[in-house]
Amino acid sequence: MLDQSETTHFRTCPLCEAMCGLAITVRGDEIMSIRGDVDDPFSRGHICPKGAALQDIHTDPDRLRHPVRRTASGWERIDWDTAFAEVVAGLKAVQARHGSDAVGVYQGNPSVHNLGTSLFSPAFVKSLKTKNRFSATSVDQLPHQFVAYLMYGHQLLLPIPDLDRTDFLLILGANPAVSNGSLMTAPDVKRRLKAIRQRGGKVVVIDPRRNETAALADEHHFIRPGSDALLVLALLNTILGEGLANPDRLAAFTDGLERIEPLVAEFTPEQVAPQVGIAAATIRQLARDFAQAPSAVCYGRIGVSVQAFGAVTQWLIQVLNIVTGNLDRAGGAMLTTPAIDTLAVGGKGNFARWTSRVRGLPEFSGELPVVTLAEEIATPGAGQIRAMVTSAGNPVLSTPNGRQLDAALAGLDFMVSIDFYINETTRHATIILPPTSPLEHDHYDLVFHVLAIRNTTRYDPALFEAPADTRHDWEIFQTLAGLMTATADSPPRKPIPPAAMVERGLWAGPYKLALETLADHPHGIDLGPLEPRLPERLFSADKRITLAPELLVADLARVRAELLHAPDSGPALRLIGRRQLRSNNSWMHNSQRLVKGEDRCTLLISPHDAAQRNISAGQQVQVRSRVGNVAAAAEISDTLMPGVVCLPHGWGHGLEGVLLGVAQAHAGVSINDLTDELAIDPVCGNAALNGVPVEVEALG
Ligand SMILES: Nc1nc2c(c(=O)[nH]1)N[C@H]1C(S)=C(S)[C@@H](COP(=O)(O)OP(=O)(O)OC[C@H]3O[C@@H](n4cnc5c(=O)[nH]c(N)nc54)[C@H](O)[C@@H]3O)O[C@H]1N2
Ligand SMILES: Nc1nc2c(c(=O)[nH]1)N[C@H]1C(S)=C(S)[C@@H](COP(=O)(O)OP(=O)(O)OC[C@H]3O[C@@H](n4cnc5c(=O)[nH]c(N)nc54)[C@H](O)[C@@H]3O)O[C@H]1N2
Ligand code: SF4
Ligand SMILES: [Mo]
Repeated sequence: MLDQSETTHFRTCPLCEAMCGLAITVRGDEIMSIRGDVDDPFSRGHICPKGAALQDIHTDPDRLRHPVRRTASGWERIDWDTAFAEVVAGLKAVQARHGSDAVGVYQGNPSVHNLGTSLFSPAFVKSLKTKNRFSATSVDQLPHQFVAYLMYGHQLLLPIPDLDRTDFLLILGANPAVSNGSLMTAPDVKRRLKAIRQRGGKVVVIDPRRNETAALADEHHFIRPGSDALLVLALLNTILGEGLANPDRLAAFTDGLERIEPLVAEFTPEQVAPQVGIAAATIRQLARDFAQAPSAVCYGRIGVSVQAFGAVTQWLIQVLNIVTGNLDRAGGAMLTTPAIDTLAVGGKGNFARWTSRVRGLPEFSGELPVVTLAEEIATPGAGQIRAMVTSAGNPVLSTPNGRQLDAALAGLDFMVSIDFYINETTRHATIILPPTSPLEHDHYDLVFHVLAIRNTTRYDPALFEAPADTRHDWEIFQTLAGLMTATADSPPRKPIPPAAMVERGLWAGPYKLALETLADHPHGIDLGPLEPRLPERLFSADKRITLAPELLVADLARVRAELLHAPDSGPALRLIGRRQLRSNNSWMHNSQRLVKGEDRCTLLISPHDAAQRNISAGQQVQVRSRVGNVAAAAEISDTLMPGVVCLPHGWGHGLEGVLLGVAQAHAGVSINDLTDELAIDPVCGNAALNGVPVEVEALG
C-alpha cells in the first residue's frame, strides 16, 4: 500500500547548470507541487519554469519506460535481456566486419547532469575501443577546456566569475538572465547581478543582441558577431599601453607576461573599432574602467565559444583577467574547492593524438569535433562509421547541418540510443534503451559543483523508487560494458553503485565529508566563498601558468588576416542563436506548460533590415544559408544589431517519426538546418554556430 500522506522531498534540479534546490511535495506516487527550496543556502528558493516542469517529464506518456525495437511496422516493446543481447550483437557484428572505429559514439549535454552516466558511461565507451567519439562539448565549451588545458594544465580547471564579490563584470556572449549561467553555476543569477550594481559595482554586456541580461546592466554595446577577439585585444592594448596592467602576485608563477604587449601592439582601439562596431573611445574607457576597478572579471560564454575565433577569444579573456591581477582573487575569476574533487580523478586533457579520417580535425581528450560526424558516417572507406551509440543527446537538432546528419544516421547498419524519448535523433535507432526518470535515481553534481560561484555540496537520493522492470542510466552502461568485455572465464564484475562512489569521493575530498552528513542536510551544505588556490591548484608539472601558449599565439595571424583586415562582408546578414527561459536545448518542448502561448521560434530582425526587405511584423520569411533554408515568422526588434538576425535553437520537431505529441504541435524550425558544418574554429574544431551568413526574404 502506498503511503497517502503528503510529504515534501528536497532535491537539486538537474536540468540546467544552476543547481536550484527544489521542494517536491508528493502524495503516494503523485507529485502535488514543485517549488523552490527556500532553505537551500545556495539557491534560496529560486526556481524557473523548467524546474516545475520536471513533473511533466516524470508523467509524460511519451516517455519510454521499456526498451523498444524498430520494425517495418513501427516500434515494438522488447524485454531488457533481449534488448541488451541484441545491442551487443549488433555492435559486435559491425566491429567484426569493419573494425572498432566503425562504431561511433555521441554523448549529449544531460550526460554531465546525470550521476550514473558520468560514472558509468566511460567504461562502456572505453570498451568500444573506437577513435570515433563525439559529444556536445564541440558545439559548446570546447574552447574553454582547450584553453584551460594549455594554460593551467587541466581541461576542467576553469576560473569562475566571483559574482557575489566582484566590482566589475564584463560579459561577452552570455545571457545568464535567461540561461541561468553556464560555467558559472549561480542559482538566482538575476538577483546576484542586480546586487553588483546595488553595492556600487558595474555590469557591462557586449552582445549583438541587447539581451535580457543587458536589461540588468549599466552598459550594453552591440558587437559584430565573431569579432570579440579584436575587442579583447584592444582592451589589452589599452591596458598595457597606458600602464594599467598589474598582475600582482600572479607574476610570481606566470610565464610569458612580457610577451603580451608586443603581441597586442597593432590592435589599437582605433584599428579594431570599424570591425568590431564599437567606438574607439568606448573601448578605451572600458579598458580603463576594467583595469581600475577594485576587482573585475571578464566572462565569455556561448556567444564567444561557438564562433570561428572561440579558442583565441577564450584565451584572451584569461589573459585580460591575469594581466589585471584578477585571476584567483576575491571579486575576480576564481577556482573552486569542490567536496568531490572531480579534477583529481578526471583526465587532465590531451590534444591531437589522432585526427578525424575525412577532414583531419584533431582529437581533444579522446573526442573528435562533432562537425565531422555526418561525413564520417557517409564517406565510404576503411574506418567509416557503420554503427552509432547515442546517449542523452539529440545531434540532429543540436549540431550544424542537422539535416545532413539526419540523412547519414538513416543509412547506418545499426544504432542504439540510451534515451527516454523518440525524438529527431533517436527515431533512427535500431533499439532504444530508456533510463529511469530524473526523480527515480540518486543525484549528485560531479561537474557543476566544480563550476559554482560558491563551494557547496548536496546529495539527493531517489525521490521515487524505480518502477519494476526499469533500468537506471548507470545500470544500462554497466550491463553493456560488462557484456562487451565479458569472456567465459571473466564474468562481469559486481558494480559499485553510484551512491557508494559518491561516498568514496566525498571522503577522499578536501572536507572529508561522510555521505551521512550530506543525508542529514537535505537542503545542501554551504562550504563558503571561493578562496585563492594558486599556484598549488595548477596541474602543470612546474605549477606555473603558461600565459602565451604557442597554438593560441599562432592563431593571432588568422585574427589579423580574417578579422582585422577582413574584406567587406557583403550584403549577407549574420545569423546568431538565442536561448529561451522555457526551453532547455531541444528536449523540454513536450511539456505543455512550457510551450503554451505564442510561437517562440521567431526570427528577430532589426527594423532597418526588415524595412530594406519589405518585411512586416509577424510575416513569414525565408532564411537561407549555404546548407539549407527554413521559414519562420519575423519579429522586428531594435534589440538586434542591424546586419544580424536571430533564431532560437532546439526547435524543429516536425520531422516524420518523432513521437513527442506536444512538441510536434509546437514544432518550429531548427536553426541547425542553417548552420554550416564547414564553419569551425580551426584551432580546436569547435562549431561556429554563430555568425552564419544568411539571406532573408519575405514570403508570400
Ligand atoms: N533556459 C535555458 N537555459 C539554458 C539552456 C537552454 O537551452 N535554455 N541551455 C544551457 C546550456 S547547454 C548552455 S551551454 C548555457 C549557455 O549559456 P549562455 O552562454 O548564457 O547562452 P545564451 O543565452 O545562448 O547566450 C549567448 C549570447 O551570446 C550572444 N552572441 C551570439 N554571437 C555572439 C558574438 O559573436 N559575440 C558576442 N559577444 N555575443 C554573441 C547571443 O546574442 C546571446 O545573448 O545555457 C544553459 N541554460
Ligand atoms: N545553433 C545552436 N546550436 C546549439 C547551441 C546553440 O547555442 N546554437 N547550443 C549547443 C549546446 S551549448 C549544447 S549543450 C547542445 C545540446 O545538444 P544535445 O546534448 O545533443 O541535445 P539536447 O537537446 O540537450 O538533448 C538531450 C537528450 O537527452 C535526453 N535526456 C535527458 N535527460 C536524460 C537522462 O538523464 N539520461 C538519458 N540517457 N537521456 C536523457 C533527452 O531526451 C534528449 O534526447 O546544443 C548545442 N547546439
Ligand atoms: S534555473 Fe535551471 S536548475 Fe534552476 S529550476 Fe530552472 S532549470 Fe532547474
Ligand atoms: Mo551547452
